Amino acid sequence: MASSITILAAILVLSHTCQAYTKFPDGFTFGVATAAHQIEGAWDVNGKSENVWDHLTHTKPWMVADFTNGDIACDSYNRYQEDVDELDYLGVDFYRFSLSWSRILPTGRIDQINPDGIRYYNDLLDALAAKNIEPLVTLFHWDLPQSLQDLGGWANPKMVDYFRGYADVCFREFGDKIKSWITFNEPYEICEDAYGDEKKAPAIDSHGVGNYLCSDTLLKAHAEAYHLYDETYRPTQNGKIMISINSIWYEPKDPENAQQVTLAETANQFKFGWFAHPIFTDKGGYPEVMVANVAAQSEGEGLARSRLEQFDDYWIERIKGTSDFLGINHYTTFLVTGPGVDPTAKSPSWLKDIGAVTTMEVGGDSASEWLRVVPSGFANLLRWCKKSYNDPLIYITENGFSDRGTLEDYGRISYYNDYLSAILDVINDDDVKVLGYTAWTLMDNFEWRAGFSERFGFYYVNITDPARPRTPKLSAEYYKQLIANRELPQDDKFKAPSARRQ
Ligand code: GBE
Repeated sequence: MASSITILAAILVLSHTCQAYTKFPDGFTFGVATAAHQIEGAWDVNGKSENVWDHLTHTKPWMVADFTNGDIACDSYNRYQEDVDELDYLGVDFYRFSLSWSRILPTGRIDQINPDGIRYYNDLLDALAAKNIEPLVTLFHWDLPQSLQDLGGWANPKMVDYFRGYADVCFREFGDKIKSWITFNEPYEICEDAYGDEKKAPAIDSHGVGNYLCSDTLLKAHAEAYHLYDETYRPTQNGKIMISINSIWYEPKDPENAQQVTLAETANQFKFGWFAHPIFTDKGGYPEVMVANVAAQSEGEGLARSRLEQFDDYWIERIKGTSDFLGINHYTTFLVTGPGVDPTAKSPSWLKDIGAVTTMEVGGDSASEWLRVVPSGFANLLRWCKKSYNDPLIYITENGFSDRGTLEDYGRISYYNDYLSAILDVINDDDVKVLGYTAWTLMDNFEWRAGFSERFGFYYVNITDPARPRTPKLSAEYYKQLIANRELPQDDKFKAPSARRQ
């Protein structure tokens, strides 16, 4: 009896400490990501104009937790060679970075191209090529030229043309060196956090209205950029183009509770499906439950029509299928506890339209209130994407963990280890087609409204020193070893002292 209990206990311990899979498939690629406004600095140098984040942080500095801004950031405009050396040290296959629209087109429109902006990105691309690092380039990572914001930003339907024009310049100028493009980083965050709330610049907070105007414009702009690339540039440049959608993955708090299960699905359709359904399903358009809920809420508010305008047949067809891969940014999982209006919801709002109450009380914590450590949620999200979107080819375009800035960052290593292990599980057990992985981020950088108070980097950046010195954290050694061996490192030195084998 005693011995069978011992064996049982041993099995339980093993199943919790051993990963089922450790080796990545042949051809799986690894990279790291950054974004222009978070690292470049040089905000008004050599022809660059003001973007919405420059504007917000200069006019309302208190909106950033530590009163920092992107004026200098990591100074990558001047120190991009250091960035490339760090990438080379890590041994990454690719580097995901974004282009600054207002550095390339100071008016936002194509009537004036800034030669210095073109030069800067060509220099960076050449430095990457010299080290054999593939670029994966995001056209828009949140830093809209302020001049276009003054015209309404993403709530202005004319933005479809402005974005197409900007994309055209980028494909033409850089397309010989770039084989992988991302149109938008995290459309949900652009539309909901910046137009339906004030969590991001331009902080319009037109809750329940501006967020849906934004998605209408953004999805059309994405589709136009895709078709432009597909028809005009792909024949000679032979690249790929996709969109990166962020998911907070929602799960029922009690998996046995049918109502919670249904509501979690609704929340996932509102969050991920809002942008994925129009592009990645055969049916196209917004998710049915989203259309129905916003219509019902609008009616209850006494409105004559829904706040969420549906696409007509032309646009449904034009938007469908416009992404060569499904780009997923993923950090965390929340739980759905029941029906109703979330206590934090404004009225009207996206959150109220969902009709579910959620909680972040799940998993381990990080330095970011919104970021809970739930690797099993990542596996469930990936399985759900396979099922919901016709078994797409997937790139993880962001995933990462924040702390306050320590060099012995065991929390980050354990996060990466467990989230990468979740990817291996779904590749091997469920045949989910994940082709590559991007860690967020190369170095500590301007974390939007959190400033430098939440740090996600493999390199520590000292922002009180004008030279912005960067120091590799232990996680940099972990990622370097992982990439070199294409296998999850098992060394004790990567485990917190308390978790090491005796
Ligand atoms: C990504 O967004 C971004 O693409 C990247 O630029 C960023 O640095 C990285 O994550 C790390 O955050 O007021 O507490 O609710 C929450 C991930 C803001 C999704 C943060 C917005 C996570 C969505 C602020 N969240 N973000 S609040």
